[in-house]
Amino acid sequence: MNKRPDIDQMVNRLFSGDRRATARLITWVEDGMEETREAMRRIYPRTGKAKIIGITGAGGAGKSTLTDHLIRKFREQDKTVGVVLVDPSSPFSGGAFLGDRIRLQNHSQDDGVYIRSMASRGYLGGLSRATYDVIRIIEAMGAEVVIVETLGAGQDEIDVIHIAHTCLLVVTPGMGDDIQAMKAGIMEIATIIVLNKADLEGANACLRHLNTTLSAASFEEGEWVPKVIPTVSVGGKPQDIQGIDELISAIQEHHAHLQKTDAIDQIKSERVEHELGLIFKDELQKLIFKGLKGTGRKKRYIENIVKGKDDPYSVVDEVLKTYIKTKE
Ligand SMILES: Nc1nc2c(ncn2[C@@H]2O[C@H](COP(=O)(O)OP(=O)(O)OP(=O)(O)O)[C@@H](O)[C@H]2O)c(=O)[nH]1
Ligand SMILES: [Mg+2]
Repeated sequence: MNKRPDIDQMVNRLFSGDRRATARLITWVEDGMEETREAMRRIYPRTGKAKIIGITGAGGAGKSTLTDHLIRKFREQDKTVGVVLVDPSSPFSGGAFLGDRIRLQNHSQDDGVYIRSMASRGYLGGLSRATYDVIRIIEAMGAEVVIVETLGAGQDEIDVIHIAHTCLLVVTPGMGDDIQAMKAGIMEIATIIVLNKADLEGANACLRHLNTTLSAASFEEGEWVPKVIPTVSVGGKPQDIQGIDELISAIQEHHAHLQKTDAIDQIKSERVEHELGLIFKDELQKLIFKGLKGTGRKKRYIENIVKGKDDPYSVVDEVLKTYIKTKE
């Protein structure tokens, strides 16, 4: 049976804002379904306008609590919001996000909010490639702002956060040594450093420390200088909550900065280059393994490497030569 009508129907339903079609399409991406490619081709022209906000930081720093506030603020501005919860450390989706789901359930009745979690489970081409597609699907469904929450621990997460236009790094008081260690990384990743749990002891010292670190860094003229925003995102009374308006203003300021300069075009070009790299890597690998299939060569190569008769670099060189005509 021709699968095409299925794709058409699914994509049209997505464009009309259908949540079930959205969920199905995301599952296609997660499962590496053959149909994904054609679906993404159609979805692509409907994307590229949403604001993508990444939010990263150590476990328990308050990312989801802050995300909850951000969703509320964007909803007050009548913006539709998508949220992607990425947990690269967890092989299971669902259970691992229970805490996040609970924190974000305030919005479960709101048609203007769509929340999806993704766990790492051996995506074809890795988590960041899948995340690009998932964000696009959510955008094509109608989201004007997409928030991507990810645990900040390793390279995969940093890759994921690189997809965003605006990156929030959430730190907490008492993280002094960690901050010291990530000093260099901080400047590269963060657009805004959110010092959450500013109600806890040590917040002032931490704030001073962050500001000193930042003022010691040099930035080129016209370049965005990361801001530090202290926040308190939980509390018994509404007035206990602090810094959320300032955070939203900083996000908007960054957005304006991106629009004013050509930074947004630069970010977009970098993202496309990164994504192309990921896709090429996968597709070439698939192509090569497919070509070797049934020839017995793959097995032979592996055996030879294991036995020490050959090495991976020479094998790759040899195989590549049969596919790509390189200029000698
Ligand atoms: N004291 C204090 N606690 C906070 C604040 N913000 C969040 N918390 C608490 O910190 C805990 C973790 O918050 P989450 O929002 O789940 O943190 P997270 O970064 O999303 O955590 P993971 O998704 O597990 O990495 C919760 O118990 C929150 O209630 C704050 O400003 N002050
Ligand atoms: Mg969370």
